[in-house]
Amino acid sequence: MFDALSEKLQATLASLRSRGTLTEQDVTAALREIRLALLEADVNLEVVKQFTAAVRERAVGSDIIGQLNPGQQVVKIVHEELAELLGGPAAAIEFASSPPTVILMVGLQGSGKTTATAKLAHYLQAEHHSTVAVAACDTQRPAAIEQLVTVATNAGATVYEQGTERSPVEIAKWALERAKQDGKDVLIVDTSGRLHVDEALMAELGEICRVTDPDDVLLVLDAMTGQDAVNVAAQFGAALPLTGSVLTKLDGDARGGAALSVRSVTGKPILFASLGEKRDQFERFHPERMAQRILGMGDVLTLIEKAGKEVDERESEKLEARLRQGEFDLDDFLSQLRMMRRMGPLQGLLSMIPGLGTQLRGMKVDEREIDRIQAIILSMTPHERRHPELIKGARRLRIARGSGTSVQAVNQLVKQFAHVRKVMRQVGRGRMPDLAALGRPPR
Ligand SMILES: Nc1nc2c(ncn2[C@@H]2O[C@H](COP(=O)(O)OP(=O)(O)O)[C@@H](O)[C@H]2O)c(=O)[nH]1
Ligand SMILES: [Mg+2]
Repeated sequence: MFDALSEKLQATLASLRSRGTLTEQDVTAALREIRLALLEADVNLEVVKQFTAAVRERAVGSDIIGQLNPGQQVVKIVHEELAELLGGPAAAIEFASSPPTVILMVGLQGSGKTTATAKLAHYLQAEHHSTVAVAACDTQRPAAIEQLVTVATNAGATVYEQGTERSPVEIAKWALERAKQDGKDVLIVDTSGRLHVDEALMAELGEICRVTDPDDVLLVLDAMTGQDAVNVAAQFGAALPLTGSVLTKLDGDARGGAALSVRSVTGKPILFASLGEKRDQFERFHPERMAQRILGMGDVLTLIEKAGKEVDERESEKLEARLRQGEFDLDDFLSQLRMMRRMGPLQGLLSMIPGLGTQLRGMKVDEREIDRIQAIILSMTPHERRHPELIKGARRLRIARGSGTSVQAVNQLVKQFAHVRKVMRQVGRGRMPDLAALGRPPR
């Protein structure tokens, strides 16, 4: 997702950067491209207007024109505004001062409420060590209750259900009492949806709100629905006291418009992103990082967070420190590759590495290629892995023979690695990587 948008924005920004100085016309032309790219990505027209106006205001007329590196400054502005559009600082669940914290999940049918309910239960248990119960308030179909029982039980949550005999409002009230009695930290209420927003649904949800007084009301939105998601968000927002949203199906080939519009339309933050049907394909939404990913800056932080779950905490802290100090070497690279393997969807993970995202776009990641990279690294001495710059001439030939590859392949790996390391150092020091340099071989 975001691929097309990302590609266009990156191309536009790269062309800005290649100029020595910037005129107002340059900025205007770039803004036109950015506007088109956003509209093609299904971002709401009003949101696009606000966004480009904000960028223009900061870029034109301010003192950046004619200064050193003006292109880079525009890139910085676009990045900051994009992060702002996506929600600024990452938001979190509001916990009640006296438990249970009640989280109400609302949204259209098929948006992913039940799936997200179980994932959120899993997340809160794992990350906050909360005891979680879920309430089965989708009484529209018996199958909906069975589905919740299955996924939530698998996720380790307690399910409070009373079949389809009683009304959702009664069940919600009863579940809240039980959660109190059972001393649960969190009660997540799964509700029913409809194909379209309708009054009966809103009345029912409003009533559930009244009897449970939720701490969080999360709108679950299917990112694949494009422009329509904006209308849905506006309608739910008008009828219910939303506190945030959960974007689902971000793994699909959605153009991303919903993600970019929803915060602006509801005025509430996106709390979580769901990237697949599996339980762990669910993460906190980080606007800053998402903006970086869209602009091709990769997402070292998310990668590290993910890696941290696979290896132990200390291991990941060590890795993070090494990244920050720019000490990342080929041994680290190798263990990263191995971790990624274990963590599944290779393409998704690789696209988080700065500079690799665009290079990989449209390419199918070949597991055999990873095997080749591993073979090459394994054929190096430990000293060479720590100092890849030593790999020249005879060493290169030896490694190529040892790994059954070619001198060119070794060469390419060393170059790519040097490039990735350079970008990682920049990110590690909290600086904006040189965007235009991404995807270009190092100087
Ligand atoms: N690919 C993908 N599918 C999802 C995601 N979240 C939910 N689904 C699927 O979408 C369908 C509807 O989800 P469900 O939770 O039942 O929606 P509900 O009607 O809102 O409760 C199910 O087949 C889910 O497996 C996601 O993030 N990615
Ligand atoms: Mg459901």
